[in-house]
Amino acid sequence: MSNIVIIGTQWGDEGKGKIVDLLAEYADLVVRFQGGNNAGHTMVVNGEQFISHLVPSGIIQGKTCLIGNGLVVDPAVLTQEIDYLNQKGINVNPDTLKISERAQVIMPYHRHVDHARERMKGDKKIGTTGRGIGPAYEDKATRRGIRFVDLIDTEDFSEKVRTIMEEKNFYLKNYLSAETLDPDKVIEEYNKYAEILGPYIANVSVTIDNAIKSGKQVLFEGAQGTHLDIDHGTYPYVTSSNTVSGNACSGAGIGPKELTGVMGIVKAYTTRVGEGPFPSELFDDTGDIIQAKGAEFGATTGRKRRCGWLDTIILKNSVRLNGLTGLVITKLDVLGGLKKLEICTGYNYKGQIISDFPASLKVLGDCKPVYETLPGWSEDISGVRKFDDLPKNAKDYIKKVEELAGVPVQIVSVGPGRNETIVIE
Ligand code: 2SA
Ligand code: GDP
Ligand code: MG
Repeated sequence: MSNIVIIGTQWGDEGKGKIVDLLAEYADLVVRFQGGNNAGHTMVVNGEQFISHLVPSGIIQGKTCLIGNGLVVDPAVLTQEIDYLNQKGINVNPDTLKISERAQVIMPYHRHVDHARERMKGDKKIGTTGRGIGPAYEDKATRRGIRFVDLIDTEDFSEKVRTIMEEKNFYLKNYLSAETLDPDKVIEEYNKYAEILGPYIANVSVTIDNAIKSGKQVLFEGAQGTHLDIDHGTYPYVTSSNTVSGNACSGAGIGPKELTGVMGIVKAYTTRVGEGPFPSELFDDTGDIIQAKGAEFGATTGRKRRCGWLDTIILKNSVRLNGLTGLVITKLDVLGGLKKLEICTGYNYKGQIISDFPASLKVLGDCKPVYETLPGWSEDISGVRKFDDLPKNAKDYIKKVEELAGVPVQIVSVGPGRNETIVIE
C-alpha cells in the first residue's frame, strides 16, 4: 500500500467504513476529505459495532485521523462522537485526531434551512439527511461560511454570527416559514465547542505533507458515493460535495502526484437512500429479501435503503471518473440463496442501447436496464476466507464484475466483521 483513496462507486453505503478499517492496519494516517455527518460508516470488530459520521474509520486501528479542509463539520456531532468513541475504549485525543483549520463549521441555521427546504419541496424533496450539509456548502461557496480557524477567534466569531444570522433569520421566517434562532444562544453554544475542539485544530495539509515526506502511508476515506457527486452524480439528487477521488487532493490539501492508487468499493448489488432515479431498483420480493438480509438501513438516519441489482453502467462510470486501480466487492454473502442473479450491462432508452451514464434525469428515468442473468449459489459464504473456497457461481459472479469493469477485484467482503474478508492475491 502507499497513498490510496477509497471511493464508493455507487450511491454510498458500499461498506467503505469496513474496508477503510481493514486497510488502516497498513496506514499511518487516515484522512476524510469531503462531506460531513451525513456519512455513516460502520465498522465491526470482534463482534462490536462502531458507527462514525465524522471521525475517519482508521480510529479503531489507533491510527492518526485527519478531518480535511473539504468537510463541513457539525461541532455538536463531532464532540459527541469523540465522547462515544472514548467511551467505547477508542483513544480519541488531539494527538490521534486533527481537524483542519479550514474545514467549514455547520451552524444550527444550516440544519434549520435544510429541514425547512425539504418540507417546502414536498414530493420534490431530495431526501437529504437533514444534517445541514447543502446549506453549509452553499455558504462556503458564497463566502459566508465559518471555518474552524474563525470559530476559535471568539470575538470575530460573535460578530460574524450576528451579521449572518440577521439574514438567516429573515430567510427562515419570511421564505421558509420556519423558526428563527437566537444568536446569543448560538454564540454561547459554539464558544463551548471552540474550547473543546480548539486543541484538535491543525494545518492538516502540512501534517499530511510531512507524513508523506517521511515515508508514511496515507489512506484517504471517501464518503457517500460517486453517483452522489455534485458534478457527476444524478443531479440534483446528489449531495453537495465532490465525492470522486480527485477531490481527495483539494479536500485534504495535497497534490495529485502523491496519490498512488484508487480503490473502488462496490456492493454486490445496488442501494440508494433518498430520492432520485435508480434504473436497476427492485420493487418485488427479491428487493425486499436483499433489503432485509443486507440490513439496508441508513447508518445516519435509519431510513430504509432502496435495493436493486448490480448496475455495471454505474460501475464503469465510476472506473473512469475515479481512475480506479482496484475493486472491492462487498456484501457478496447477502446474495446467497437467490436462484438467479441479474447484472445490468446496458440501458435500453427508447429502443436504443446506451452504455454511458446519461446526464439528463428525464433520459435516465426512461432507461430500462438490460440484464445478463447468472446462476446464484445456495451456500452461506460468510465463513469463506479464500477465493478458491467460494462456490463456483460466486467466483463466476466476481469474475463477471471484474470483466465488465475492466479493473481487478482485490478484496471480497462476505460479512460486516473485519475478518469476514477474502483478499485475492
Ligand atoms: P445530504 O444530506 O444533503 O448529503 O443529502 C443529499 C443526498 O445524498 C444522500 N446521502 C447519502 N446516501 C447514502 N448514505 C449516506 N449516509 C447515510 C448512511 C445515510 C442515512 O450511511 O446510511 O443514514 O440516511 C448519505 N449521506 C447523504 C442523501 O440520501 C440524499 O439523497
Ligand atoms: P459506508 O457508508 O460505505 O461505510 O457503509 P455503511 O456502513 O453505511 O453501510 C454498510 C453496511 O453493511 C454496514 O452495516 C456494514 O456493517 C455492513 N457490511 C459491510 N460489509 C459487509 C459484508 O460484506 N456483508 C454484510 N452482510 N454486511 C456488510
Ligand atoms: Mg454509509
